[in-house]
Amino acid sequence: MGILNCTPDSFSDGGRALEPAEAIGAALRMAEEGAEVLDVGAESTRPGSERVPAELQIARLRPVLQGLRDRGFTVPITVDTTRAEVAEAALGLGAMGINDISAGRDDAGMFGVVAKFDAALVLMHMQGTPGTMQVAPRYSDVVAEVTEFLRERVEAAVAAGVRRGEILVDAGIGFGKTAEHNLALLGHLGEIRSALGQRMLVGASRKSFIGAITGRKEPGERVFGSVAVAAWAAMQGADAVRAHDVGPTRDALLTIAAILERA
Ligand code: HH2
Repeated sequence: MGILNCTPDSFSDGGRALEPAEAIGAALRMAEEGAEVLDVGAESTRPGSERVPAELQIARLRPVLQGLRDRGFTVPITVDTTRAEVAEAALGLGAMGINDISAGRDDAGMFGVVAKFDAALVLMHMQGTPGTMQVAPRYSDVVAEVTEFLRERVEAAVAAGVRRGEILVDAGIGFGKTAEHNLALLGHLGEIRSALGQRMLVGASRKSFIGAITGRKEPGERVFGSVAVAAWAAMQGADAVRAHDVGPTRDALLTIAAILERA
């Protein structure tokens, strides 16, 4: 899943795709590099970020989604938003799914909109909100708590009419978690996936715990660490990984898939 941030302030690539023409160019490049899904967002959720009103998110997304449709872009698109109004506009413009980092808690209308379009839905775990989540993350058992949260959110989505088979779960690496919490979750991905029986997405690309491990301060320098996490996630059974660096990630995933097929 290639990441396309149509934002001025994303943590690793903010400002690079705010203009629709730049965003469309980046989408075409990621498709060429082998992205099988494109996750387009118009609101940064980096630690300390401010909320972006739904109308502004739609204004940023509309020309990009329309422009890609006009060019006959065939890679399925998910939209990274917690607002039902944005989801409704995006799905109406042809997006195939919604990536909701609040897992439907931010907007009571979200599950209904996803159900209406029979769309795919990513439900992610987050402790707190992007504004405050990294202040003091605390868990007594991070793996068990994240698993139970996701189980409850899957059932809530299904009860609201979302098809179970359209749901992916995501442990939410970096969302209200210390580096230790992230590593504990990554170490138990297979367990979480099988406990829930849902497809799983993992999003660790360029995140700060990789910088802490490798000493790479600039997010753009964290490619090898990010590819290592993607490879590990695939080996634990992850069904999708969110990646800024699509080409290197694709090569790693294809290689691992070839080995796993014969193992
Ligand atoms: N991470 C980010 C944003 N959305 N969605 C899911 N499901 N999982 C993630 O791990 C995830 C996500 C943060 O990365 P990025 O989009 O590059 O940054 P920003 O939020 O600053 O735009």
